[in-house]
Amino acid sequence: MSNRPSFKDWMGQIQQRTESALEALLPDPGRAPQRLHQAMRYAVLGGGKRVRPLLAHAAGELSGAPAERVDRVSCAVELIHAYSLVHDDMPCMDDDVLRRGKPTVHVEYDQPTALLVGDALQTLAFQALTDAPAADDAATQLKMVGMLACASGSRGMAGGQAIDLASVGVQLSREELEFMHIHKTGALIRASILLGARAGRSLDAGELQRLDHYAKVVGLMFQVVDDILDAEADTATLGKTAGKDADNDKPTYVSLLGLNEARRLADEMLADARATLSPFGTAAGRLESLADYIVHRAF
Ligand code: GRG
Repeated sequence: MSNRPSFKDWMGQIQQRTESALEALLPDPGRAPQRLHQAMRYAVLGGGKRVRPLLAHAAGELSGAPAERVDRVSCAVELIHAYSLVHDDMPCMDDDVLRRGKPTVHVEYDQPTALLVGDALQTLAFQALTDAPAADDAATQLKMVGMLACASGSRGMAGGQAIDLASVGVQLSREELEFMHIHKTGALIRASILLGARAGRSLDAGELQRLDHYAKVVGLMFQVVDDILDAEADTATLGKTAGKDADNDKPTYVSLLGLNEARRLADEMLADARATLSPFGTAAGRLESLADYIVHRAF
């Protein structure tokens, strides 16, 4: 009989160890500048599904990485994610007052603090990769820093956000929408998976190509599902037109394809992700379950 934890238990364990690892990395809130340090902890701790850390650990399992070596990777991607949410919520961007069921950072603190929280979380992410307790060789660390920088910058997440901001009220084609999301949401999700795998044995070229295909599909699928969830929440609670972003009329997969077609697309992507993993066998079990979780949390 296997003593491998169920997917649900495994998720809980990874979420818990991520919380502890983040807690240990974040600056002491009692040390100056206290308000900034407190606000950083407010932004990061005690919330979120931790999807990116889960993907990093699942990819680490695939490559046989010890969980302690995946921790700093999973913290790094989660810190970048947290920074992006803090900045995205600010009045100059999406202007949101609630995040993870509590006031956003600029509401709880103030705008300059929110700006600095994002800045400081971003740099802490890179520090996490280089201050590794179970130190990798310098070449691996450098490669990881480069991968995370590329996924977060103007050719990754920040670039996708710029396209998103410029597309309010604009009719995008499916290719343009896909391009935006591959960058805005997909790049960091992809990096979480590839960095997690890098914490273990080197994958051969074929394995790496398959994992990268999975990572790209899941990155985009996450956004399709997010659009579906938003549309369902809008129609259920506000009676708004399905698919129009509740706040600023941004294009979404639902506004472009309709709800049923967007659901069909998510299912198709899930099938693609599963098929891509199948040659890995049981080593990819957690990655497969996570793809499933990402789609089925929606409907
Ligand atoms: C400000 C440079 C910069 C970038 C912001 C990712 C992003 C770019 C903004 C987030 C906007 C948003 C709500 C996008 C939809 C998809 C998404 C990333 C949702 C939030 O991620 P989850 O569901 O959140 O993983 P939790 O709270 O679970 O961590």
